[in-house]
Amino acid sequence: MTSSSQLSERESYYSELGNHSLAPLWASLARLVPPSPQPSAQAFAWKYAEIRQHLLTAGKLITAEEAERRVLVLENPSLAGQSRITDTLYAGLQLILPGEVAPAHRHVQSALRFAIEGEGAYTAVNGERVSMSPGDFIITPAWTWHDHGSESSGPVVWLDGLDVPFIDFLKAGFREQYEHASQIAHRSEGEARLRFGSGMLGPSDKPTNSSPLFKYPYDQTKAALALIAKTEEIDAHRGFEIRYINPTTGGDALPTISAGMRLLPDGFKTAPYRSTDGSVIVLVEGSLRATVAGKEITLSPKDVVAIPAWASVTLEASGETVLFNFSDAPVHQKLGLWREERS
Ligand code: 1HN
Repeated sequence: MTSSSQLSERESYYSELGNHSLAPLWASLARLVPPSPQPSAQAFAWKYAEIRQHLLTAGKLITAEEAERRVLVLENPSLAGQSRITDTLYAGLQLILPGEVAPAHRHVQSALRFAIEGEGAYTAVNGERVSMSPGDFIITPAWTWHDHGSESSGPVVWLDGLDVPFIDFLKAGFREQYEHASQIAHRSEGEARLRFGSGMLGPSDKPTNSSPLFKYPYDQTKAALALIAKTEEIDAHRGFEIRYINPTTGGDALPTISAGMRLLPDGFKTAPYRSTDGSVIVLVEGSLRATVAGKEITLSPKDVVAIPAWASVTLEASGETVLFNFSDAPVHQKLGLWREERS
């Protein structure tokens, strides 16, 4: 037993240590080295039907040009003010209105876009413009020029996912503004697909950190999933699943974020699953009842869910259900940290 006089002696010793920029490890060791992951983020769902009106209000208050990016950040309630959806990922919903331009810039943070609502907007990446339709997956690799614009007659919304918290942790952030609002298109739409989506590379093509194929259209993703669902056995913990890959390496499309699409047949209930990567789900089609870290969540299409690291997940589908998900798994895998548990 430690006497109260010993305890108070220690306390005054610790505060004296603080005056010398010293700290006793034994007071923080258990927190620094936990027996299992202790994310700060909580399981949380954003209902699109509720967010949409706030996005449209933003559309009345500020232009895309003035905002640079008119985005409502999906901020995990346990990480208020930190622009994070999980401990390590950023996510937000971006709105662009007819005729607007979100000006061109580049940064070292890697970004993904998942198109949610509306047709007729485009994003341009390194001189190639591609159109965005709901369900399309588009990446903006680190340090690539990118701008967005809309020739639509209505609002267009997509979800942005970025590795912002990682770059912030590393204090490695750089950005640059392009000299014009929009990039001059020096490639025609579909060039990247023709060049890198055919399963062929040229003799001087080297493996790249991020996928040079930067748009993955939903109709192809959906057709591939449907075929897999017909021909392969379902994974009891995950459902049918495919990932967006970098065709030059076979690895994930981005070096820090993996993303993919899953299909759960009507009535399918997944067995409990957890992994060390924190992740985000966007429901695309169907309806889901999810249990995440013991919290029950009901999801309709376009709703977004934050899944903290090591949180146990079960999903139950009503109707054939398609869900998009992305996570920081590549970072865990590259560092040899990634674990999963199937129970
Ligand atoms: C960014 O560049 C975009 O280009 C969206 O659309 C969201 C969040 C943080 C940092 C950069 C975009 C972003 C962002």
